[in-house]
Amino acid sequence: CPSSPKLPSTPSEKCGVLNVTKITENGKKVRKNWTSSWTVLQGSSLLFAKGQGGSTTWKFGSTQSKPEFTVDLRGGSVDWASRDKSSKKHVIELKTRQGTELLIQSEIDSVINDWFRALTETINTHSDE
Ligand code: I3S
Repeated sequence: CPSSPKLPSTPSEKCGVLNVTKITENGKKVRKNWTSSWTVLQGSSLLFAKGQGGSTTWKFGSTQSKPEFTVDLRGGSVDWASRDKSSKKHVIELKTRQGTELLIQSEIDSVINDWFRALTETINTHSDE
């Protein structure tokens, strides 16, 4: 993560600010509610903490809030969201085995592409568990 720039980042350790909304929870459709979240990929879990909508929350270290929401990526799937899921650009659709669907978005091309790669690798790495 950003606090240790000297360490090579591994596929299972990634963080950043993303726009996130749930669209389905336990198989039931829920209303979209896009929020800017500090997002951490840790092992096979993806953690979200509601941020104050920018980079200032994490830059200064220890004041990170507790994860507000965690998803287990094992047995899940990740794909680019189709046009009918969102009018936004660069949207990833993440489905968990538990029947939760999330949309994850960033305005920044390279950022969302890195997340797509990291999430795909994580799901593939942990697919046998
Ligand atoms: O899939 P939808 O219903 O077009 O999603 C939009 C709505 O959630 C909207 O909020 P309201 O519930 O107040 O209508 C959001 O502001 C939009 O961002 C959602 O669409 P996008 O295409 O941005 O995901």
